Amino acid sequence: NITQGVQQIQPALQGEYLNKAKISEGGKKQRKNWTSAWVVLCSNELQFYKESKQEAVANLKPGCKPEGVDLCGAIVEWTTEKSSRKNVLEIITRSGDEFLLQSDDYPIISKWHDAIKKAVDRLSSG
Ligand code: I3P
Repeated sequence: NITQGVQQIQPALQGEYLNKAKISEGGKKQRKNWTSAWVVLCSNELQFYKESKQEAVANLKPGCKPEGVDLCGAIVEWTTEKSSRKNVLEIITRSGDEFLLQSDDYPIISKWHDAIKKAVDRLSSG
């Protein structure tokens, strides 16, 4: 049962709305399109939902999974060059996908930066 499956995931950081833009896929640059995403950090991946997780669970169709970003071997850095926005975090995956995460609220995005970095470090040392 999907609902149970999703609820069994123990998030390292509870969901929160952040601004998200995917700017590369497999190393190929994409047109930037900022959207609001409900972000959940699990032990080895970052998940993006269109809406808060409870609603997302209700809307999940069999076989559909949230968009997940594999954090193993990923690079997580603050960037001031890839956007005119403030408080922008850049995540580059091993497969060459590149995401920007942003919040106008520095304490919020800073908390995500630290948690994602920790998850990446844990994955590379394990
Ligand atoms: C983009 C849009 C983005 C902006 C981006 C623009 O234009 O204004 O918000 O990124 O700048 O290209 P369009 O909607 O026409 O695609 P930021 O808000 O992050 O600055 P960029 O090309 O310098 O990335």
